[in-house]
Amino acid sequence: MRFARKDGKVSPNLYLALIGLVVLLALFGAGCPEEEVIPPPDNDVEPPENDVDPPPDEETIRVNASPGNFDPDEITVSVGQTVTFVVENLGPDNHTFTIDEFGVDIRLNAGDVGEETVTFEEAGTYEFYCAEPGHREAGMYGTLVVE
Ligand SMILES: [Cu+2]
Repeated sequence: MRFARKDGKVSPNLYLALIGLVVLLALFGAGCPEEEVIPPPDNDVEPPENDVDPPPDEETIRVNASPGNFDPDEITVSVGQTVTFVVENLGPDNHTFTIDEFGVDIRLNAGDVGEETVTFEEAGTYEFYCAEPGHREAGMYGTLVVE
């Protein structure tokens, strides 16, 4: 191996560079051979996020409407909770699922399923009911507790 300038002589600067390289190799290569970098084991890799479940403050509540009855007729939610009511009219009449204080008014023909989402910011006890004439009086109401 020859390192030559155009005049045929080896450059002194190249010699210095090679000597420096050899010294560095001696220090790092021969000095501590046991300190090779070993990749850490894979057992502290975090499991993948499970983003299938909805956040815990969101909930779907199913309600069945039938003549003279809501099922369930007592619903409890938490302050700050966002709830999607899914209401099914089991027929044969038209019904509504209405909560005046929260502007909920789901109107359902026989057999329909409707839904509405509400976030409950105020604690209290409220009534949900069917707004069809005479249905509330016939028992189509229930209690919503926000606590
Ligand atoms: Cu009704």
